[in-house]
Amino acid sequence: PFLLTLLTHPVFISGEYWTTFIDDTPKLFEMVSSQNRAQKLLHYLADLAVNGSSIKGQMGLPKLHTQPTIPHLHDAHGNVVDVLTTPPPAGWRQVLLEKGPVEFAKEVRAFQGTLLMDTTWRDAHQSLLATRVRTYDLAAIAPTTAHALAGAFALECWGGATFDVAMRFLHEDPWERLRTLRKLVPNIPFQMLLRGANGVAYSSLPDNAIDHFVAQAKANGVDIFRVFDALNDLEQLKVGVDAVKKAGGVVEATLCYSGDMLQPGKKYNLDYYLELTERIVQMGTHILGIKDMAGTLKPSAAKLLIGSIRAKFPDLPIHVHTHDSAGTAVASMVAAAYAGADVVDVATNSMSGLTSQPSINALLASLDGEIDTNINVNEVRELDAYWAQMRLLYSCFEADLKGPDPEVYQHEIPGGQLTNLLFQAQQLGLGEQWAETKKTYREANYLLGDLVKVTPTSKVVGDLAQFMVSNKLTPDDVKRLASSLNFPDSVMDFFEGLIGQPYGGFPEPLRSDILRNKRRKLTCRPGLELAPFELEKIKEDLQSRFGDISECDVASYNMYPKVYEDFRKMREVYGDLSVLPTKNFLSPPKVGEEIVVTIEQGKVLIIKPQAIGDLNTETGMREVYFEMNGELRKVAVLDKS
Ligand code: 3PY
Ligand code: ZN
Repeated sequence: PFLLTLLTHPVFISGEYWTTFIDDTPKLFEMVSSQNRAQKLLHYLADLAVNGSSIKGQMGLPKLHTQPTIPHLHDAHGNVVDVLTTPPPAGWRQVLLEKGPVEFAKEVRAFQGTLLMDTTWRDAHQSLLATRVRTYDLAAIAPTTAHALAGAFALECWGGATFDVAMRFLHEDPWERLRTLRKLVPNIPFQMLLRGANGVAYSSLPDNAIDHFVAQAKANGVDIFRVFDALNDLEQLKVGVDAVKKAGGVVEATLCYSGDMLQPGKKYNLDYYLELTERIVQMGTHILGIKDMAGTLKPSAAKLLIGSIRAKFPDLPIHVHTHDSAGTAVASMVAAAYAGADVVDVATNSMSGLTSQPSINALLASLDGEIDTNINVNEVRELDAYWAQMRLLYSCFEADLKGPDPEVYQHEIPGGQLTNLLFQAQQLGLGEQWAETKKTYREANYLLGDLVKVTPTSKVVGDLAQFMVSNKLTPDDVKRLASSLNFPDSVMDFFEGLIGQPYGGFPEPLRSDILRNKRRKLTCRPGLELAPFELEKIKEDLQSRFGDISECDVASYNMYPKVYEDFRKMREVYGDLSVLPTKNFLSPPKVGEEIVVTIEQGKVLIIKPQAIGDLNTETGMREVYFEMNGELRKVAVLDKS
């Protein structure tokens, strides 16, 4: 017969997934005739049915086949709290809104205990699930979170990789995410991660683009800005700090902690961090951030570092961030709390541990009431039932790390990058590849002069390591052959000075050999050389191409021009995909399945896939049949198999 059901379609059975169908098939855009939102969504589902998922790196399909359920919270009397009708308790955001950043910071410092920041909505899924958690799933749990974490210092929910990944892979607007969550969580401050002079990109932008970006972030809901520079280059850091000051946000200027400072002979030792803190305090910050991105801050080092800073700067609020890669994060955060940290970072249990933050309930159990955290231990435990389901829903993005990695003290790979590199090594299918990657990463780091490693310097080290592995080069080979090798762009950029100035300077003669006459040696911060963006002109250009353009769109474009353009093109073809349940966003639809989509308030589509037609050998197209709200609809898509 003419019809072939989805279930028996060869692509569906073979499980072959195709990538970048937008790039591969520009004609797709021209074929879209309907401007109808529902029809556009059907188009996406039809494409998914015929060609499989466009999600890069996807290893399989979600392990959760039902719609995740929202757990109930119970009050002290065992009654269910109706989170949709009961306003959440007032929290630290009310303090901030009433009293402003300076008083807010003072009250945080004066709190008798240690507050918690929950990273589940940003770093936890960036570290464990390749940053793939969608707004759909964050918004669903936001009202419950506003209750369960009402006492938290903040929710980290934005910045870092979430900005790029939202547009690039999830085809959703990071600004819409921020606004949506803000409406649902009025009581807990929102924190974002800002990469200093890079904003949320990988290299410097003109200062006016950073100012513009931060102003939009503040206006759309970010309260606290954790600002760091990957080389602890204070000139670079200051660009972000100044932008936050101008926007009226809470500044959390941050020092990046690298390696185990207690190992003898370390370049980054206690004196280094104390000196850095002094200069950050001089720069002016509401809060000091300490960012241990690789999880190498052992409990003994945490005690010494935080204790020393606390003694020297008694009024300075200290906020400590770590990753559990080595398995010591709970112990380290307990040590930090006892040494005088005002805030430490944790994640919900099912999204904690490994390369993520320590588990919230494990930390609470370890502190066992000796140190107050302002957190309702039962409610956060109940909240986690949601994330246990989410972990299954997003299982296809797991790197599948099985336990702590004690070698982190040697290779010092940041949490998010550790899972990324492991994922890549697994895709190559080589068992030895992983040990080789880690060993070479360490060698690459020393070749580069022992860098502080975090985005974007961690990418420089990772790229050099991969270059060495694939070209079978030892560190001596690299030094010897430096002037004749074609190094990755990121390595060239680093040596040119485009990422900032490393502490202790660039390694020589390697730098000169690698740059030869190809690149100059920059001595000032890169942003000083960049002409300011003409923001009005950019907006007009974007308006002429895409129609409706906001200041947020301009900011997105400034950070990621190509990614933003692709995102807008994708929207033109498929509409707003953030309304699709995640299972249906990721997996090909099945015949007879009922897909319920709320495209706007009060407008619900009930979509039932019916069948896929035979291949039209002349056009290469297939028709896919759906029933939508009781009516039959068909969509023709190109079969790329
Ligand atoms: C980022 O820059 O995305 C980070 O998470 C750094 O740790
Ligand atoms: Zn982190």
